[in-house]
Amino acid sequence: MKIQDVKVFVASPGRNFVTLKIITEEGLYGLGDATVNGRELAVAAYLKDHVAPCLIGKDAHNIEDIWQYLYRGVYWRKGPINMAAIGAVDMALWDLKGKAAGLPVYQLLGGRSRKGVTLYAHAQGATIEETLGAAQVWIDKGFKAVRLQCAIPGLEGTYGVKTKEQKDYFAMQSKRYLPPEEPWSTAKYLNFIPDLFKAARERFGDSVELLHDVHHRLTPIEAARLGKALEPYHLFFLEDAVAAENQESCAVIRQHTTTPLAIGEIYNTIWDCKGMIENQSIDYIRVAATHAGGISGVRRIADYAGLFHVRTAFHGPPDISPIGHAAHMHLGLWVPNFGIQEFVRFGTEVSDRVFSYPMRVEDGMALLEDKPGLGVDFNEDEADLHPYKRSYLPVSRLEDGTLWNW
Ligand code: GCO
Ligand code: MG
Repeated sequence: MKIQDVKVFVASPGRNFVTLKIITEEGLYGLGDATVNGRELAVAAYLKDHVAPCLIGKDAHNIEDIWQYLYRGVYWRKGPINMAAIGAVDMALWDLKGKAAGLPVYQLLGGRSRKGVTLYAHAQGATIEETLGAAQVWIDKGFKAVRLQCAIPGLEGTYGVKTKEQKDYFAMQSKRYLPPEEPWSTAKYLNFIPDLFKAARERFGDSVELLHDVHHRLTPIEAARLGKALEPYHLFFLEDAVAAENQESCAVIRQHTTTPLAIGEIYNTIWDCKGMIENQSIDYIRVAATHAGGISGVRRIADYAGLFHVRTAFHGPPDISPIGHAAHMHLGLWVPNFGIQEFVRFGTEVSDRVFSYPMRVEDGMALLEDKPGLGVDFNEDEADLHPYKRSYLPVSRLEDGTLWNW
């Protein structure tokens, strides 16, 4: 199954997505997602200029050898751009192997361990009432787990909560398409969030799992205070309570609270999370196939995590393409230590014209059609209608102007 051609597409059907297509001499093709939000063109150039020439003529069946070639073989290991490129190649090769075998990827991984992939949805609002109303909508649809994010009184613009203008992603960018800025106050946040979860338990009782994303804003001891304050409301997990670089930070939080901890959406390799997994200082690992070396990279992390009671919660934001989401669905059907899967949506009306995908949601669970490979298709002509638009994630500043973690 020799690789004949490699194509890279950057299209913006609502969000920017980087899509890789690997074509074999037999005329089969595999698709991969290489989207790095806000830095899309860097990974597209890396794939086109540095990776594609090395792939031509290689046997697409040799997934592991190609992974090692692009990891060990480049000398410069790790890094978000390199690992997203490897991730896309790896996904495309698994897609191809599945198509060649006539089997869905989860069958190649070891088969089905469960009937579907349990999802958590996002609920957000300008007030507690509005947030709980948004959660109710998901609960009524049959979802068993919901992430709650609420605007913090006195702060203009809070992570996870969209103002009216932000509903259109590109409208939230300034006119010159530079990063929007949001203020942050740890004190205001810490004084408010326990009230949100108290109200949620009063309204929903124990009938639903509740989650929350701190989005890297706290120090370990502040996170410990929050974890303790939230214990009565028994969260499914508290996500990214601290900035993720220092693997010892979660161990500090752990000494103080039984609130389960999740982290890892910005990690690229097993080396980024090895220490905190071994120390059992986290409960859920949130790596994404798109950003952590594809299905092969994430499978290695998930297997290792399983030895230490750490379960999976792969990152599922709207800035991962339907190809990346499909990779998570196949991994989630197979992985023995499955925890939960983040679900915002698989697509929009516009992106559905570019990507078709083999999933449907029933009672808060994603069910996969048994198509060969990953099961996603990509319409190149439709993609051409939606050219790349520069966009950035916001940045945070403390109220005195100091740059903070967004
Ligand atoms: C999540 C994430 C996202 C990220 C985004 C960055 O938990 O879904 O935190 O909302 O902010 O993916 O590109
Ligand atoms: Mg997150």
